[in-house]
Amino acid sequence: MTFALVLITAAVSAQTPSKRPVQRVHVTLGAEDTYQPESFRLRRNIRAYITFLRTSDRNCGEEILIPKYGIHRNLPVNKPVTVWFVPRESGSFAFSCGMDMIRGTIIVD
Ligand SMILES: [Cu+2]
Repeated sequence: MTFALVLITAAVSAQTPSKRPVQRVHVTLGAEDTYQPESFRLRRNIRAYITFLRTSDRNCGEEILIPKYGIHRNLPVNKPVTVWFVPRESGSFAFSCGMDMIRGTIIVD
């Protein structure tokens, strides 16, 4: 009985975040070694989902880093990778490839 109650509680709380507003951004990395868009704006305190799509292996973007939020993921070609975080502070910070050669900027209002 206790086990069943725990499962129900988990299901309810898992649904709660989907009712909150979220913001979504798609960033593409093609053969030309630039993120498109290279910079974008987010609103503070709203969960942000950022989907990266690397469409070519003719760049050095095998990894995507957003150091401020501790994000470090591999970016296989043609497989969208979505990361999320809640931007808590206004200002700007970087995202980049694993070698910090391809760079972009996130601006939080
Ligand atoms: Cu690189």
